[in-house]
Amino acid sequence: MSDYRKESFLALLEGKMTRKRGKHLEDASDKDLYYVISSIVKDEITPKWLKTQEKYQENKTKQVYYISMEFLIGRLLQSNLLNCGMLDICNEVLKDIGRNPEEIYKHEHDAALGNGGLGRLAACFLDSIASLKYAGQGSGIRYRYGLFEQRIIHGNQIELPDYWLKEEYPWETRKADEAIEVRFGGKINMHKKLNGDFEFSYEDQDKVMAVPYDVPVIGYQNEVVNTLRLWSAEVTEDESKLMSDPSSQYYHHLDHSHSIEQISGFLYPDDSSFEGKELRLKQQYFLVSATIQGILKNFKATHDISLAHLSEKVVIQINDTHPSLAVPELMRILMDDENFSWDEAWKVTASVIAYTNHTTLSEALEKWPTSMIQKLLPRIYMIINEINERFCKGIWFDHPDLRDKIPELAVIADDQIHMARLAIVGSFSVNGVARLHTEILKNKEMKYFYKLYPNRFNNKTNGITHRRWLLQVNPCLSETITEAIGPKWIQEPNKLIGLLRYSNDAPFLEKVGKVKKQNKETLAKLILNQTGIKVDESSIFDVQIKRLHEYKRQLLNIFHVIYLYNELKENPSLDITPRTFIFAAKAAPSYHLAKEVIKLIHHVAATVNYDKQINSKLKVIFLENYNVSLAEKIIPAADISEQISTASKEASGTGNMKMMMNGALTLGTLDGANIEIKDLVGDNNIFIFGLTSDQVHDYYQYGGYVAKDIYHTDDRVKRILDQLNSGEFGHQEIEFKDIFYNIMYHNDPYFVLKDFDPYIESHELVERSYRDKNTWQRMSVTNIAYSGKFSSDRTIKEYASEIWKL
Ligand code: GLG
Repeated sequence: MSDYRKESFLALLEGKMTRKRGKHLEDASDKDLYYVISSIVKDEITPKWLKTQEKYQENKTKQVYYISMEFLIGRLLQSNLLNCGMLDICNEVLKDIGRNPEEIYKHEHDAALGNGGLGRLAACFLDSIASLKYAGQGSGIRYRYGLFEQRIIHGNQIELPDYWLKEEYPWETRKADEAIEVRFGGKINMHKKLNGDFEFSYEDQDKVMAVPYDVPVIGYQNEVVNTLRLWSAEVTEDESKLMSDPSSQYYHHLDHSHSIEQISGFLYPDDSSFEGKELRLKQQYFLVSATIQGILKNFKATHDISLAHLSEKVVIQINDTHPSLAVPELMRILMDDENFSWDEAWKVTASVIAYTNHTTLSEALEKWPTSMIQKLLPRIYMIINEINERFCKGIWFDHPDLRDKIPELAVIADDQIHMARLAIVGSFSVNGVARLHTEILKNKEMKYFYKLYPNRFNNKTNGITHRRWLLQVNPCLSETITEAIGPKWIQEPNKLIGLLRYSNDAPFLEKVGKVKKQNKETLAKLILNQTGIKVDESSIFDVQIKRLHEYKRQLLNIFHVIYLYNELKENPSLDITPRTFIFAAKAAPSYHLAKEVIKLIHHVAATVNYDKQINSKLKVIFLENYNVSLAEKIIPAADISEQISTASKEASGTGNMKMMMNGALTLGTLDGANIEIKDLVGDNNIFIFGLTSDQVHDYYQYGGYVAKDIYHTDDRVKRILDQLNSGEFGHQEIEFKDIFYNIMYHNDPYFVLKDFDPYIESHELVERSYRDKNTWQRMSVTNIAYSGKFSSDRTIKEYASEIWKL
């Protein structure tokens, strides 16, 4: 590092510290430093931000708008420093003045505006779009409360509000002058025009201001700064005037303004499940209407061509069906405000919107009661109705072979609006997020739509930004990689494949092993701090971190732990490699069974961790409040990445990619992107077990699986289930009857018992492989080498060339 750059950074730091915080550097707290460094970064990038946007305007660049109800961005200071090329300098200067960078970065509150994979994917995509110099903007909601903070008390999950905006958020800029009015409810008037067409006007609507807060999205050392625009709901100016008028009914307005602000009040905490709450519908329309109006306004200001050419300059990607009201909203504006005919408006709409599906779980599919949409969004309802009528008529006349499938295809059926169907009908592209997932969409879940629109369906296997998930979170591994193959992999992650040449190079393997050991030591310290439990750093770190859901089968994992524990109790001198099982997971607040599993993990941990007889060999750790920042600590230290969903249920998974990239070996089912990982690394570098997606499908379809049979024939299984039922874990006070019943009397809907035996066998193979350090390191390096494919840069290039045509 040049001394000059360091000196000037230090000077900046000193100057800003006195001006902004009124302190000398030596008196500054970690928090002071956090704010001051953030402001240095913002100063550095602001001119680039303006320039990037001006360039898009001048060059009339085509833009992609990524609309998502979730952006799980986590902390930004470190990754922003990295992307603008200041991270090393900043770290060195801080160390020079005797400060610990980690302690400073910790002062940023995680922006948890998302639940899990879907929201984190959106954040990775923005990073890649900017780093690859594409013109793109994220559009989401500025929730005042992010995903709840999780506390565990006696094994029970307690949810606390996540008021992340308590203190100033340094990355956002409020753009009050770009606020947009969004309208709900009211009365619709129809007038017949001279030419016979109808004209619509609205009366008595409730008005809400959508005020944008812009967050910069910094490309990796490339001068590009894009925008993530987060909308906040506020009362309109008229309304606030009324409130300050002494003759008005102040309390009435106060109440009203509260209900408006509620729209961007909090993030719904459900991952992969749908709850038809009116407030959620309001949030969706609020986001969509503000975004689309903003897009059209910007289009008109930039281009001198008619809106009929919108698709030449704009493409809108909707992240799952949550923003699919974009279809009728764009129709509404084009027809009612811009005087387009239905056909003209439809042509534009269906060539601008593209839809990504993230799940086939039926409980996740959004279906809004027609009455709710009719009341809240009367004009939108009329448009959806007409979309549906025209669509059904089209099938009737043009696809007689599919006439009897109309009830399965109709956008409105059983008094419900099927949002996935609306999204498919109103878009030009429908993509799944991993190969298997897309095949399931095409051949099973959406097969009749696929028949109707074979060219609309395509696959875009997910990815993760290697800048955050390798370069930033695992600097020592990154350095080791660069020492071996040079730094080009940072720009072109596919170059990681060069590591294959080193997969038999003993000194290199040793170095990689050493880095993993250090990362495990660091995590062990965190575990000790958070839980008071000391784990064996040389044990296998076996990690399952993700939302808690039955289909993800944390239950199968803890059953394996119980099995090992039982074995050790029977034979304490059993020669097994010590293991540390690490869990972190939030459950949706109303998801009872998921919370029971969290409780079970804690009670098993309480038994196993303090049992002197087996003490040194097993540890079970549950780290509370899983979020992006915690993931960043755990992932570099993982040996085993547990990806054990019931086959066909996990659309892709992205934690699997993050851990692979950090040298963990996957223990998983043939589900989601695991399959693509396996295809790359080969059977010898991954541990695959269990039912295939087709087998699972056939059992659901034709029956033939009886969970009780396994209970009665497999002693290991019987013992575990009886232990749950008898209160053995939980001091006889707590029994896990609901879990027991779900398996025994609801026939184990996620095949935990069915996959138990192959899972145990797979774990035995893991254990044998781990004993041979050399083989293990070779496998690990092979995984890192092939992980380049899972950089979101690859994914975004595919979206850009095949869907967005940027
Ligand atoms: C979904 C799916 C995941 C997927 C993610 C991103 O369940 O399998 O990896 O989207 O596409 N709810 C999710 O997180």
